[in-house]
Amino acid sequence: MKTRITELLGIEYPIIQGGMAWVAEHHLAAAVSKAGGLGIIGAASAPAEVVREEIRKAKKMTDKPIGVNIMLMNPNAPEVARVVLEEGVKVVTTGAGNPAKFIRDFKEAGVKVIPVVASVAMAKMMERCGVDAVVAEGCESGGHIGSSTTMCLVPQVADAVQIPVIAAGGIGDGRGFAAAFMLGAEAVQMGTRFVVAEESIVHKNYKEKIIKAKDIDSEVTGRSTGHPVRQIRNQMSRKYLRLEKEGAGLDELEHLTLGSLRRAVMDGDVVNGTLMAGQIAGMVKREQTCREMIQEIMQEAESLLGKKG
Ligand code: TUI
Repeated sequence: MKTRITELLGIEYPIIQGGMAWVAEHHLAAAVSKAGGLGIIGAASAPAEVVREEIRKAKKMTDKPIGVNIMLMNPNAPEVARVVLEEGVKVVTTGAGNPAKFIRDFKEAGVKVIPVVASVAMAKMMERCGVDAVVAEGCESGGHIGSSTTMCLVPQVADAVQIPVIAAGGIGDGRGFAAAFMLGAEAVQMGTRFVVAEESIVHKNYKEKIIKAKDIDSEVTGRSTGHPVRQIRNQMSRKYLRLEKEGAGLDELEHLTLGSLRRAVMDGDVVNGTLMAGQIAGMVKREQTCREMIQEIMQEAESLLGKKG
């Protein structure tokens, strides 16, 4: 299936893997790219030199394009941006902030820039800054979220900008893919489904929590602090919400969650770890290879969209 995004990125299928903190490392990114999508290394809060190593390891695993996500709340984002330029990465997505100050350097170096946005205003501003596309991410997503749903955000962003739009948030199968295209998207970004990929290094306990999750098993912490984060409900999320309700300060809440995503991803601590996942977790039922996931989604979507049988 050809869209402006497959052409822009030189990929076979318009499926992009989210740049998830701790999860989106070189094995997963390489597997998604090898399967014809766009794999992304999530820089998150990692030191820039760790990101450099991840890029090099991914490049050893595949010649296909691989992107890097720069998380803009990370104070080291400028160093990560420099590493991305030095390593010759061709695609950058950004999240959790405004990437305006980085765009000129990336564009001068021929890097495709695709910010994640959560509003029409941000999408328009990014288009004026000269970005190549935007990811419109609804609040069904896991992790740090905005306030609009995918169903409402994607068509409004698609109407507001000329550049191609990639839909994210609550998309996990061919039906979601087809629906996103009906809303005006030219690609989708998926996170939660890829967390349980065979190639994903995420601890089996975390994968099991996603596979067993039901439709209403996620909740959003941090609405009061301005850092809303969707995750699967557990002891950690309950404690966070209780403290939030009691009026705890930002310092106390940040202390509670310090290292909690790493504990979930690497140690499999599903009690005191933060299990970031989207609402689509209720539909993610098994571990598969990235290739199997992408093939299944494309077959279902093409049939629904009437491209094939
Ligand atoms: O960035 C994400 N999702 C994330 S980042 C992350 S790392 C983290 N770890 C622990 C606690 C908190 C975060 C986990 N998940 N998604 C992309 C995204 N970007 N969603 C929403 C936005 C966004 C929001 C506001 C983008 C731009 C924006 O603009 C505000 C501004 O600065 O004008």
